[in-house]
Amino acid sequence: MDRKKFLSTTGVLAATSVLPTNSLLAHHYDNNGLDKLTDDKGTFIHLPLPYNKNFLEPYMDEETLYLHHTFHHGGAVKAANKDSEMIQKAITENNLETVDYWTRKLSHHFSSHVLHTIFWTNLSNKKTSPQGELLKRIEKDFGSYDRLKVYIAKTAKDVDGNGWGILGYQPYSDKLTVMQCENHEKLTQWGVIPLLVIDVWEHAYYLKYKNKRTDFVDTLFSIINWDNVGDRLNTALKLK
Ligand code: MN3
Repeated sequence: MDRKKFLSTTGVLAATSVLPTNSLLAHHYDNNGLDKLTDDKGTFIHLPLPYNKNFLEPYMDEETLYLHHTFHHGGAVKAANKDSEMIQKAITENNLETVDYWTRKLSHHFSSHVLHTIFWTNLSNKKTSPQGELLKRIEKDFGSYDRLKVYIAKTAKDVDGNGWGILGYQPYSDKLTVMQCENHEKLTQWGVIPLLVIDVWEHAYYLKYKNKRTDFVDTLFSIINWDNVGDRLNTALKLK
């Protein structure tokens, strides 16, 4: 077997240069298509990035991606585990003095874990555009892909402080919806399943884009993996 064939069959190539396909992202999902956020015991886990840290260059620089994934996402995972332990301890010991604090923290850290996990898989170095059911739904709910783009970009750019622009599927109304999330957990609609998330916390862009958040958001549209967004919609529709 030559080296290239060996690398591709063992998946090593995936970690170097080849665009991750859905099958290569497979270990990021469990059997029903949900993101893998915990181990079998329910402890939150921090998976490696689904690609090399220079994969999104030059749109997203290697250093930002490394720091962002390792410390911001990784830190949230660690903190979410601690929050859960403290809540369990408070319940077990019937000492509820500070349980509201840990409950609030868990909401923040767990939401960060969810959104960051989705964010990494939402990105690619290949130009894609919405297809199939996703495109149909975008046209039905927003008029056109271009209108959605303008809407979600504006929503993400205008977040007060740190937060996210989010495209989600709302099963109650059977519609796609755009939300502007502050921090990781505020301004949600109950029930919405996030499909595309745009991180506009300063840690997501400041090294390269400085104070130009709008440039970062506009650039991000070059590396959105719409195939992944489409897969996420198909998974979400099964819940309807
Ligand atoms: Mn972030």
